[in-house]
Amino acid sequence: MQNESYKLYGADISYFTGKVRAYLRWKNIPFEEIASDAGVYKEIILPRVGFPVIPVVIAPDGRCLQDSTEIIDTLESCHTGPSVYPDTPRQRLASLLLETYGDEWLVIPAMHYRWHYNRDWAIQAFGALNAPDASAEQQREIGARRAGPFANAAVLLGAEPHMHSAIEASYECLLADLSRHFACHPFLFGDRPSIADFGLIGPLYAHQYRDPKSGDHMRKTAPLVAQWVERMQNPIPLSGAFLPNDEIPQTLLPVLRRMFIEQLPVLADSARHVRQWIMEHPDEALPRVIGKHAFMLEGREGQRIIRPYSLWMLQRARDYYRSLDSENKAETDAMLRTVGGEVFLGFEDPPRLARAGLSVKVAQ
Ligand SMILES: N[C@@H](CCC(=O)N[C@@H](CS)C(=O)NCC(=O)O)C(=O)O
Repeated sequence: MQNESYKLYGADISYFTGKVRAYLRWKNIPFEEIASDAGVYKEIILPRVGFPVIPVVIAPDGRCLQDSTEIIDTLESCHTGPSVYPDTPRQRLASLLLETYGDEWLVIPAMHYRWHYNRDWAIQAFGALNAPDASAEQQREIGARRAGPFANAAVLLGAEPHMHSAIEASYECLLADLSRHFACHPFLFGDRPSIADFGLIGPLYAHQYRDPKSGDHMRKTAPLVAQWVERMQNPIPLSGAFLPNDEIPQTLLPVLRRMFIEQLPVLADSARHVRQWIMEHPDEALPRVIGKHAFMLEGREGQRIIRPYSLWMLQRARDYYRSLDSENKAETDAMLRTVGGEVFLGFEDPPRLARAGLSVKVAQ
């Protein structure tokens, strides 16, 4: 007999599990969440996915879905009811861009605050997830081993010591901008959460709300953002509408502007590196990381790894933009220009990319 409920293999401490969980709740899709301890990785995730990752969703028909974006897109295509994708051009493009911002850029403050302010707590939590029945001491040992790559990732993604103050300044401004927005609107585009809200909830739930020191800081300095996190956790399923007339709220413009200032130049330079890498390695698969490049944040220069996967996320927004007719393009262009979106307008795309495991490959 078929089990009617989806299974979400994830964790409370996981960025992308928070994104998928919030989506499943809003979409009113019945699911059971299973904490991914060592046994789950060994018996479910590795045999079905081939590499260790969460979240993973197993559908009632046995289909295995991995990658939060593909999970949401697959479920959107087979569950009727209101969509998390606005269907008007400016809102749709802005929501795809902000999903990329949440998924691929806000990972910098998320990892920085977790590993530089909540480290001991996070190590214990990694251990407790992996070996729920072990002693606290064993959990700390296991946690320290399991958390190693994630803790290193904070620095690789750009959180070197001399960048900490810039990361914090940028995050504080984002919280202030979002606070002004949530004083006027319950979600980013009105009364209904969009794919952009689900993108932002990744970093802003597990790391910035739930990690103890980060959560205290958010509740104290940005209570309206904390309340949005709570709305995203306990939504009224399938409720609400996006703003009429394809309106982009004025209060969302600073958030888009921040994305264009901080992330777009990095994506443009990543595209340049990917094109170059493919030219120099014509017969090789793109690795998950292709070296490092410089980036700027709040006037400071740092170094970070170049991840081709981020360009696959941007490609979704680029595809949508290219699909627009000239009238709609003119409308979106005007919106983009008011928030410094020139880099997006003149973006030089890499070759077409397809997802491949935790990275991407050149599409055939
Ligand atoms: N882009 C993927 C990434 C999934 C992901 O990075 N998951 C983290 C935990 S939140 C993980 O398991 N990472 C393993 C790794 O990076 O090797 C998604 O949207 O689901």
